[in-house]
Amino acid sequence: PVTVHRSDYRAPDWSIPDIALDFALGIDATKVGAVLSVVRDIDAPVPLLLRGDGLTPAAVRVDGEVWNDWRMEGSDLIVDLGERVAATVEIDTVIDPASNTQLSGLYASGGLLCTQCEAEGFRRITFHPDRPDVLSRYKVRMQGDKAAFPILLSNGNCIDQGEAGSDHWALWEDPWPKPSYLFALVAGDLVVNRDSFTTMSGREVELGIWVRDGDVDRTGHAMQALKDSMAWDERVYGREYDLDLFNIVAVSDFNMGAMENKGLNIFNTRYILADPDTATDVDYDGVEGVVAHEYFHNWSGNRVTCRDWFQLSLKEGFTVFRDQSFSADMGSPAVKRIEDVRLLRAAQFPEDAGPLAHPIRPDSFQEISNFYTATIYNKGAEIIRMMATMVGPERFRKGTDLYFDRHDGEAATCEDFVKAIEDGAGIDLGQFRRWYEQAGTPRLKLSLAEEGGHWSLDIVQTVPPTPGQPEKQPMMMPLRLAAFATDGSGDALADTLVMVTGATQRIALGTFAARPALSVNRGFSAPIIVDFERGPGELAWLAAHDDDPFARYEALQQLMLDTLVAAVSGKAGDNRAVIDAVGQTLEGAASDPAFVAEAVLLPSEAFIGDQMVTVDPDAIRRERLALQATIGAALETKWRAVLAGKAPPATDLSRKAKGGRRLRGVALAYLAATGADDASALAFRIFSDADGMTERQAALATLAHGDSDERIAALDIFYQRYRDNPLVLDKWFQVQAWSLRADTLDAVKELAQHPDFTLANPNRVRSLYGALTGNQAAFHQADGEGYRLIADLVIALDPKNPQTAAKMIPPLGRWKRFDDARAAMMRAELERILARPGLSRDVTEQASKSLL
Ligand code: BAL
Ligand code: ZN
Repeated sequence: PVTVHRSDYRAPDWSIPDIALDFALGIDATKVGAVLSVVRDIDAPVPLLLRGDGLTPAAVRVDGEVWNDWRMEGSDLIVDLGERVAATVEIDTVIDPASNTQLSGLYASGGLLCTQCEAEGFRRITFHPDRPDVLSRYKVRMQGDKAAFPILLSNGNCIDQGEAGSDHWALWEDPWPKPSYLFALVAGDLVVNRDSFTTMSGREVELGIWVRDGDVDRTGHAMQALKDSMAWDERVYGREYDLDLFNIVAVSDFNMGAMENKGLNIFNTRYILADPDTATDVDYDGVEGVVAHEYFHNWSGNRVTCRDWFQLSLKEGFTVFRDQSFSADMGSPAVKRIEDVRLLRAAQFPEDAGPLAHPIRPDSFQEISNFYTATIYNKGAEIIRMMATMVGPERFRKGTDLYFDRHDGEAATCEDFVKAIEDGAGIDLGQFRRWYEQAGTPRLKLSLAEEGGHWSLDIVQTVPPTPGQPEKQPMMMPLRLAAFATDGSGDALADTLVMVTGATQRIALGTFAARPALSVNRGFSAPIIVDFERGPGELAWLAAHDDDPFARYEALQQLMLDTLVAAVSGKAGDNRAVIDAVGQTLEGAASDPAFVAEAVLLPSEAFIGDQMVTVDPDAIRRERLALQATIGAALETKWRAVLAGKAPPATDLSRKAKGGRRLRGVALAYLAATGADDASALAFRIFSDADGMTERQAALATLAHGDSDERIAALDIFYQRYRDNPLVLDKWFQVQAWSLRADTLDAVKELAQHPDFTLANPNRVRSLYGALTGNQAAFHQADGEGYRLIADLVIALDPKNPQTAAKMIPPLGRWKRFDDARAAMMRAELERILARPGLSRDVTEQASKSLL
């Protein structure tokens, strides 16, 4: 495969101010007529390069004449336009949406026709430069059978429509120039939930959420989230919606979570449909967050788009930061921060520490689909968050205002964003730019020093080597800290923001009679790893007393982590400090159950593994379960007390109700871990009595770990009840693949043969195999069967859906973190994948880089 380099960027030779597309719709054959008005932007004659993927031109015309001066170069079309400086180029193609199993371009999903063009799917619809810096105004006409496609949607506004025998047609126009990746079309049998929003300047916007008949009752939460997002973006960023219509369509077969096409977002049903019977609180939050994310892209992504795909984090990092801030405002900022950091540590830190590590602005790629990563998205968001932290909200807003003003209607770069913040907020981000260049998670090694009662903090910063980047420079980062006198003599150093810039640095903390308790990286002000030796007493004190909730959470997590890592290394000690700290934290359950639920949760097996030189999945599983059982037993009355009350009604989505349910789920898991005689019966009762999916799924997941008759009964009841609801059936697959049972791998193999399992639906693939790779001990089963299973999946899925297949590879690439026997088996599976002929570019890149 060809490697594309960021440094090779050249502005396009031709621009395309206007595009007219004409679709004659059919599931098996859709005819596409494209009319491109092209204008040469350089002085010398140069042919027009139009990208294609799987297309054959049926006809090419230039300025109305049949044209023969064209040739195919690979899958691309080169049209020689001679001396022309402008021309109208018409190209006819025919595509087959039904056979498009890649779900990129125009494809069929259960009788519906829909598109996914980011990043390079438009070239599967028609020949086009298909690069984000070519912006055009689109006019789209589509015609199709009225019965098969009663609804016809595209970007912008519908400006005309009519009938033609058994067909009908619609003409859509999008007044805003946009790159091809934001083009969208949907045709099919859909029903709508309609609403409206009045913008801050008083314009009425019609809102529509389009779903299959029968699903419309499950769109209320998404609609509310959309209206809340529109209002929030006005209030917080001064950004108003810019069309008279905003449509969302939900489809079942979708590679991503959702897509921000201008005026016509297309969503995975998973992030639209929610009602208390079928969606958990986590699902509800997911809907709210993704609806917001896609809406916010209207400015951060659409009005200001990316110059090239190396700049992907320009829109994704910023937009994730915006959706995180929105969700924090809508719920609990502390809990949202905990969730975001947990995700960063689970998904991004391992990426940054492995063979696929890349900076948030990569220097090269083979297949851009492989770069829709936690680094681009979530680390990208952390980089934006650090800028906001360093300058504060008002100056940050000045910076973002300047960014939107300067670059509205343009295809911009990450550097444009940094410069706008620099100029608008008045800060020197010279050194900070290294975050865009250097991969790897910085580590701060901290130690306290004392001289005559004056205490200071010594910092040693390292940024680990990553592929292609053996040497690193120190980063600039905002570090929020505070220092407490644990004897209660007061706050010697209140919340302070210090800038870390050097490889070594000393920070004065103040005068303390004894070693102070240091609260550091409060609110996770920098996306780094902190190495700081603190005893259990200090951590327990911080877990109880720190005035920053995130830091309280961190202290308790660190205490648990230290205990678990010691146990896994055969140095099990006294668990008293952990038990007491969990018990003490539970005292706050009534006032903030959501926070308490997060805080008392044991660190994941994967995160425990991340602390070790060589991950021992079996010992981690054993010791984590043992500690869970110990805490469960020691605090049994407290867990039972949490469970004794009535669950909040499932229809109550208040922060407190959601927190209450979350804590009940955690309490049930602790209780079940003790092996208490009545635990399965209790879980089954909760499962049966549940008035909503949060309680039902939590009870089912707990039962799924065990070996009771209730487990078999609950799984069967759940299946029978929801077998016709794909999103809920995904949960049924998922809880079984997440099970802590020793035979989970066999269960996964069996489930892969289940009549409801299919490789055609990415959600279903993720619900089974994605869940398996998240189940550390099962995936890393000592005989290598988990690795074989994933490699078999990749090999089977790649010819159908390379994007989704490639996403399954990174877990195999973590081989350096495991013992020699496991590492050899993981490598062997990567090599087996690579030996397959005809492998996609997506899988080739991921598998070959994973071996390095
Ligand atoms: N742009 C791809 C989907 C998303 O990040 O919104
Ligand atoms: Zn996005």
